[in-house]
Amino acid sequence: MTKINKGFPADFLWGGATAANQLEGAYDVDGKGLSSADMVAYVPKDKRTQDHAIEISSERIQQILSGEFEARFPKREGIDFYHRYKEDIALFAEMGFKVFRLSINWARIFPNGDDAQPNEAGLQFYDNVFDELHKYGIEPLVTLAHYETPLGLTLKYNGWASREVVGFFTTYAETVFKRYKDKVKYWITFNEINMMTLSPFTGGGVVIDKSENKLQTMYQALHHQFVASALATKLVHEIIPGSQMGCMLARMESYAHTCNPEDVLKNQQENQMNLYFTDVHARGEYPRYMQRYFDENNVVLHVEADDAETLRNNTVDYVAFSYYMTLTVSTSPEGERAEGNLFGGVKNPYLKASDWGWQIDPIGLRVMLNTMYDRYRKPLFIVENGLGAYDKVEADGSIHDTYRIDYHRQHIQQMKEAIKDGVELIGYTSWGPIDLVSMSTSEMSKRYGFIYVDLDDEGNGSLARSRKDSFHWYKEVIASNGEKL
Ligand code: BGP
Repeated sequence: MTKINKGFPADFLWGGATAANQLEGAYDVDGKGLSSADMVAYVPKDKRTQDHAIEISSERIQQILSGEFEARFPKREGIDFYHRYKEDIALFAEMGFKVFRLSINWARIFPNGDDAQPNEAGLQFYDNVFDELHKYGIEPLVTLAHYETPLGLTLKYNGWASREVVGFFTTYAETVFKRYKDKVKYWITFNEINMMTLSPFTGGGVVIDKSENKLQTMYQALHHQFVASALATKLVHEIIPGSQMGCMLARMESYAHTCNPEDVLKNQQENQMNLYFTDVHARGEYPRYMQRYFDENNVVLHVEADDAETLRNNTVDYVAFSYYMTLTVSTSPEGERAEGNLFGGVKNPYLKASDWGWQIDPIGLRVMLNTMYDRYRKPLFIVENGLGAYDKVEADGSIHDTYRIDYHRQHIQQMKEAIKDGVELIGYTSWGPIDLVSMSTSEMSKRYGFIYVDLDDEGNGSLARSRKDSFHWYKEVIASNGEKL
């Protein structure tokens, strides 16, 4: 019998997770090119329409580039980590982080995506960041692509819709693997690779014309990402001995609204459509259920002769995901919609929702960890989880974010239960340990941090950092290896 852990393993990787485009700022400094995230404008909630969503048209891109479309672009400014990384990393170290997840902004290294040579200043910046982390014994966990496709690749090739981008990506991956081989052991290829199906521009710098078969373009682009991910996995194993490559999914555990077999079937299909991405990465082949979906939706993938072998021979070492909510599906049109929940579904009457309508479900995390581990038998890594909430700064500067503490406590408790169930869980990086720009809304007021950043939705503020109550709480959690919750 295998020995099952009773609590968190001694080498459990506690920490926090970020993305370059939501954090760094300095979007045009030291030779950086524009990336897809730099094109996302901030629009106040009451003025937000589909037109202002994260998905944008070629026409809008041209308007932005010519200055005809005037707006603020908060992801260009971030929270100025580019210049304040030492202060921020010192705060992470104070909390006792074992690991810090960040992304390399591809457009800092290859400003246009297809440049012949990398940008030395960009490479140097990440050298400095990794050195600073190691100074405190913090292991970097690096995402190669977190919604930062160089805009040049969109303009010239329509991003990941083009097979050529596979080559540009592997050149980028090889460059950073060689450069950081002594500094970075844990890697992730694509953040939330399933983002392509929600927003192809965000997920892959792909702009889809209304006249196109959207699904065809999306799934073809995804095929290119799967192949690129497998090639990067092969490269990292060759270049960095002992390295670990993970895939990354926005996991949406889905429930059937009722025990009506129609609902149960729909739920199974919903889960399959979400697990398809990790199935390819972890099992090394397309799941059979996708063929039927492709046939019924006129999707014909253009696949090269050795793609199947590339996928089969280069599966990931661990499976990483974000977890914020679960989904409830129903075949009945009467169900009340779960407004705000990413990926839709109906309201689950047993769950509360965040201020942004994301349905909070700690027990769902345990269910999900068990399902995923049963399916893949590979180590799991929760690389995003957290509560986006409005924070109130008291007159003395303190922030009593008990709601955030409760959220993390409940999720960590369920992680512990899953470990007792036998799940091999290697780490937990909470999303946005320091407040940063929101991915979906470009707001600053949707805060996840243990560290507060003085910056508002309109871009006003001193950018000063301060510790919230959750900062002290998380520090204790790490110090006690998850015993003191
Ligand atoms: C994930 C992304 C992150 C992130 C987080 C929270 O989808 O990987 O980049 O920001 O969700 O989302 P939001 O910022 O929209 O609240």
